[in-house]
Amino acid sequence: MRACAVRGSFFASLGLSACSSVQSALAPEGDTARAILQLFWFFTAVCAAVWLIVMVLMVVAVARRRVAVPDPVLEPDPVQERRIGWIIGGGIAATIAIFVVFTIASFLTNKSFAEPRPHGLIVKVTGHQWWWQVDYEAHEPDQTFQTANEIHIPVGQPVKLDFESPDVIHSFWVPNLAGKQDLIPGRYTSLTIEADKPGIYRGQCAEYCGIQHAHMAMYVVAQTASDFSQWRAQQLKPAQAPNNAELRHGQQVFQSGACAMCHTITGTNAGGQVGPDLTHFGSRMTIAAGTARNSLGNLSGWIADPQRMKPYTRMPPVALTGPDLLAVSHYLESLK
Ligand code: HEC
Ligand SMILES: [Cu+2]
Repeated sequence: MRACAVRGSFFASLGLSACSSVQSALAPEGDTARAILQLFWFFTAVCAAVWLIVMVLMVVAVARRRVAVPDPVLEPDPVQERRIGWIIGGGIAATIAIFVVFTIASFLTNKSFAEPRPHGLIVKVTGHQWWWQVDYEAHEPDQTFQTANEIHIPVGQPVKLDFESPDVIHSFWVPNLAGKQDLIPGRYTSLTIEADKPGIYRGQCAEYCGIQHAHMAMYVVAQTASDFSQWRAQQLKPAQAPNNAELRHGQQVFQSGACAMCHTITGTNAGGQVGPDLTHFGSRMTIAAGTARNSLGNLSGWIADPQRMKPYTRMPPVALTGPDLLAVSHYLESLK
């Protein structure tokens, strides 16, 4: 990814660590994020100018202080009174004018991306405490599939995200691509995102939703049209069948244990709906909504004791023997 956005370096020089373009609204990679950044710089510039003018006037006022001032109540100076009136009136008028301009500017920016845009793909995103369910929907049932915490999109195409939340309010925020959108129980909300170029854009739940709110990240993976359709074709397939004794044992452990009551692996008899779909778990980058990188070691650690890696997560520890734990971990990693 891009190392340091030009504007980011300005903040870095101030000692603020906005230098990185990862999960940064200062490094827009899509139209919506760009419009928001423009608005941000406009607001910042106007406010900075106001601040500067006030500071200059204050310094001038202090420097031009007169020692022998006539008492303004006992000896009012009509010329002075009128000047003060103009200055205060002008200040109030300027404040109101700036407010009006700001309101119009933010209204127009909001309107520019709130308008429905033609989109090819619709992805349903459901916020759970504390992970993201991602459903690729289609008219034909055999063209739908489910994944978690990772949304793949083709570049240069508006993609509509339809949001739902069965538990509490969450907020979907991938700052490089767009602004925030709340997911509200009982209400349908949506957001259209678009990425200019291939890349991995990190996002985060932006509305406090419980104790593991900070471990509720997601990644938008923008791909070229051909990479995307390849990924999609792979996700549409049922899970890879185990092809050696250990993987078969791992699948056995998964299906006969508690795992299958909460997780789905299509093509097997695991059909639980409580946790993330694991049909292609091995192809995902992270475990438990960005809490850890997806590696064999982290995965075994997660399955052995999810409450240690992510306290209060809705996945309970399941007692497994060492060989069973290793086998089920190998099996899940094989599900590319
Ligand atoms: C009571 C339901 C439940 C049971 C039983 C359960 N899980 Fe989970 N699992 C969950 C939930 C909920 C999550 C999401 C946790 C989070 O991210 O906070 C999860 C997450 C996971 C993940 C990470 C998925 C991802 O994409 O991030 C893996 C892998 C996993 N479980 C494997 C297992 C295995 C293996 C077993 C059996 C040993 C098991 N689970 C048993 C509910 C369950
Ligand atoms: Cu949250």
